[in-house]
Amino acid sequence: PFLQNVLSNDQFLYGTVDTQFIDENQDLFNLKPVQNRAQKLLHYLGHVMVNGPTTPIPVKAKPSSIDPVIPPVPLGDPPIGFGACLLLMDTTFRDAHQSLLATRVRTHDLKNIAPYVAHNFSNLFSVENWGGATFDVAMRFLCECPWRRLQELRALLPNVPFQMLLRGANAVGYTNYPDNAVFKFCEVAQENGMDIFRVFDSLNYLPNMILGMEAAGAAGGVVEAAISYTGDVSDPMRQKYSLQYYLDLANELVKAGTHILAIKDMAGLLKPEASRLLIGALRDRFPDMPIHVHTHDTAGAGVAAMLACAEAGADIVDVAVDSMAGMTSQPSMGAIVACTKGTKLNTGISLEQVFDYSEYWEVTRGLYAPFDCTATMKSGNADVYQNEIPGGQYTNLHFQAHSMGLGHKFKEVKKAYTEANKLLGDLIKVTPSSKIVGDLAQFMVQNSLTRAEWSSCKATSASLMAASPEPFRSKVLKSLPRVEGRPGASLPPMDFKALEKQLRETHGDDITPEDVISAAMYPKVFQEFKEFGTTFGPVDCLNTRLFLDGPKIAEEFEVELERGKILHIKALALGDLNKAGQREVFFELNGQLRSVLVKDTV
Ligand code: 3PY
Ligand code: ZN
Repeated sequence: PFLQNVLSNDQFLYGTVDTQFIDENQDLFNLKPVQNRAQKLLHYLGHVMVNGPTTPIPVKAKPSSIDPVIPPVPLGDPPIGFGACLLLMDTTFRDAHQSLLATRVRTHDLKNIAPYVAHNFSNLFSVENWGGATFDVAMRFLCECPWRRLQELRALLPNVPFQMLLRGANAVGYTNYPDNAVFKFCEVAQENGMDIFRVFDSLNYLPNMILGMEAAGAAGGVVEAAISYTGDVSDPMRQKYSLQYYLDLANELVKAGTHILAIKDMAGLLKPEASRLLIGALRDRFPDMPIHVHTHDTAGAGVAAMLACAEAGADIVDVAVDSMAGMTSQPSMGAIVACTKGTKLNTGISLEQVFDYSEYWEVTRGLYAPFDCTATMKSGNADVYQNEIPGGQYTNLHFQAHSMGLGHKFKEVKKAYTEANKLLGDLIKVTPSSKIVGDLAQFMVQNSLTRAEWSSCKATSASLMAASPEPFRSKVLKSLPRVEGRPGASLPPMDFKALEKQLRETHGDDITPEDVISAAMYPKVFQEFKEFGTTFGPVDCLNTRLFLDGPKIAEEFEVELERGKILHIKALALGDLNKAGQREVFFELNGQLRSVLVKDTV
């Protein structure tokens, strides 16, 4: 064990050993061998080589073998501030990959391009890089810490505001939290570099929105209250979500003190004519309020709609870089930049730089081929105006239908979604209400039920029912427990001190205040994430191809554990299966032979 401790000591591995080595490393005498980061990573790589990826892969495709070229950046500080007429928020770091690549983009690939964004896109209003589904997916599937992503990006991209998506009283979760948890979450997010909090509620339920706005505001963040848009304000037959509905809601949010008013068109339903009506009316009513519009390009009308919004008085619109835009993602940055160039809506962004930025993402996207919706989805579809499925969910449902061998029935799933929505009273559909409509739609397809037949079924989600229309709500809930008012208000406050103590007992003393929030939001996911790290080390240091696919035999590569600490690794061989069902995987690590034993589970 002593020799093993020496061989796996970081200082020994980097060759920085001097006469003080033994004195300074008394833990070498700890004869219970300590597994170090390098050894853990070899364990991870060996595991992937033997058993395949640790993250579920929906599509039978390999990461592309072409490495992205990172465009060069000049030395010195990036420029400060924006000075354009139409401001853009770039969603490439969050919603675009949530919609196209199942939220799988890793911090590694975001960090590579962040300095380029800092130097060339200082005219952006903001970069949306956090929140929504990225928080849990980071831990759940990418085995990396979402907070570290924020910290690292902040350091590399200091000059453009960061924006996140906060699900109102659900923070970045899918459930209700006690109010103090939402406040604490925002406080720590702001301390870690978050600037602008887009706050929404899946049913536009004002008390939940106001709670999120208060939490973001109390943390010192910029509050952007977002009204989730559904229906069609340009269609006189769609009365439930009329122009007046949106104006009234906007009025409440302005009264509640929002700094920015956003329209969150999560399904891409805002047609150009509706954009003119809605944004025109909001602009008239609130002449001094910054207005920000978000959409998805599912039907293909996103650019037209965002241009109409800008002409009607919106200050900021959302785009994704071209190679990460279109279909269920946001409209194309390049298209908006080109279409407004030389007009009064100039974005102040150079098209040439958009091309380089897009090139980086085009090649990087290839690394995520196993998650790319284009494996099965070949185009957007204007049927979204009927089914109103949010962008990310549209992609997910498509995947799910294909993976269950129901690809040819996707049209049916979408039709059932329309039916399920009607059955539930024509809801606003966005996380998490959209999930309930989607689950019901799939249930209806799998069981070949029509809306009328399903109405007689009893089971449905009790949490959604709290906000469903009467008499449907009472009929379904019957004697089930119900919460009146905002659920977080009646939950007992979260005891963060006790949680921290418990986490330290379980995981040791390197628990950070950020870890405590992760555990508060996602107790089980956090637990598994920590356990994974204990076994496999800092896998976020691996490039994406290695992370997903492991190295090829004889492949040599470097892994930077931290600045200046570089491991030189060569994959040497895979051993035969032994009696215990294991294989020995051989590596060269900084010139020394190493091996790990991996259970073959394939
Ligand atoms: C999320 O909640 O993650 C969304 O992107 C909603 O549109
Ligand atoms: Zn969105």
